[in-house]
Amino acid sequence: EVYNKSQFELYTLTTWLLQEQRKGKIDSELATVISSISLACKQIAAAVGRSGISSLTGVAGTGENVQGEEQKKLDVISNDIFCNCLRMSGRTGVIASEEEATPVAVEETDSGNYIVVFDPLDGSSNIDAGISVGSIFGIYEPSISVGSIFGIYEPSETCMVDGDLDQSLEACITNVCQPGKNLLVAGYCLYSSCHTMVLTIGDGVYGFTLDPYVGEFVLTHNRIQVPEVGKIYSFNEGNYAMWDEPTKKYMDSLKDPAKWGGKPYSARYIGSLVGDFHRTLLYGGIYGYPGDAKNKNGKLRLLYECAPMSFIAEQAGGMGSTGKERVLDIQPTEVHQRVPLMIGSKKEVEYYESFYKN
Ligand code: AHM
Ligand code: MG
Repeated sequence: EVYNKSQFELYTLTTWLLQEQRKGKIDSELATVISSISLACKQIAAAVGRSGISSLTGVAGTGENVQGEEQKKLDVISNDIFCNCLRMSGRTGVIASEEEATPVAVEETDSGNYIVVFDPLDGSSNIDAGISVGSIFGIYEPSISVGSIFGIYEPSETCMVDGDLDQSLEACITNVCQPGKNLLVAGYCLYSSCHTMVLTIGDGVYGFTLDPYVGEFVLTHNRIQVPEVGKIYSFNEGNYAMWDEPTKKYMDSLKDPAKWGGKPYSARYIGSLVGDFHRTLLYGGIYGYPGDAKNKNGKLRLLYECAPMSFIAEQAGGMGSTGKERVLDIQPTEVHQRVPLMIGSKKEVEYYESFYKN
């Protein structure tokens, strides 16, 4: 044989979506939204990869976003890319982004009206050093009828219900503020030494790696399962002095296994949730961003960071918890609400929770 035929059989994200559609797991509208997100991720991967060369590093000069954080050029670009791809899918009704103050309605949708929440470029403080970053997203079905949404997409504009701005904004917020357990789809794309899209449609977790030569995401991780235990913990220990007693005791115990009768751990912390979570998913262990004296609910946002990641963790047999409750059960009251996040291997997250129970 001159070559192995199977070498040229690519099982792409598109093939996978079509197959899931044939199985009745998703409809074509939802598949279209996921495809448009994958296109956004490819564009962001390209922008991130060339950022140093095409002077896309550094701050945008737009001032602070609604989180009070300075926007990087790539934050703004990634948000525009995401918004454009979703708008062009014609299947998205309302979007909520880390980079937008309020949810935004998308110009007349053909059908579908899905709600998409996303953080277009998470961990962007790492970007100028060429360290891993990622995009995180979640898709919901609209919870209430928004009537005629006809807000023309403009990043600062809100959606319109019968020309009434207040009513429209309220409809957008109600649609977006859903508990994570309502998520239909969650995923992220890690931009790193290779670019990996990890996805769940509520039936297991799949990973697709971008083949740069053919420009397609190819199925590389079939039904990912997070190991039940792991020996890596991933916390920003610079915040130790501000943590509460249960969290401090927990951390002390990880570091002094002999005293507590446990096993030795390794510390790994990139400061990029997508990278830290992806490693946790594949190798096992725990990623944690607890609340502290300065930020009662930690740093991470419920809607477009903690809920999608927790959905993925659970679908892979792991857990996502605040330490006291399941993340997917929390009913958001605000779009940019923060919650503590402990996520990863089931036994490791339960171990953290045990310090609150005792
Ligand atoms: P961002 O959305 O502004 O990028 O912030 C989220 C990031 C996460 O990726 C990461 O896990 C966390 O912030 C790191 O925070 P810290 O620098 O406080 O450790
Ligand atoms: Mg973020």
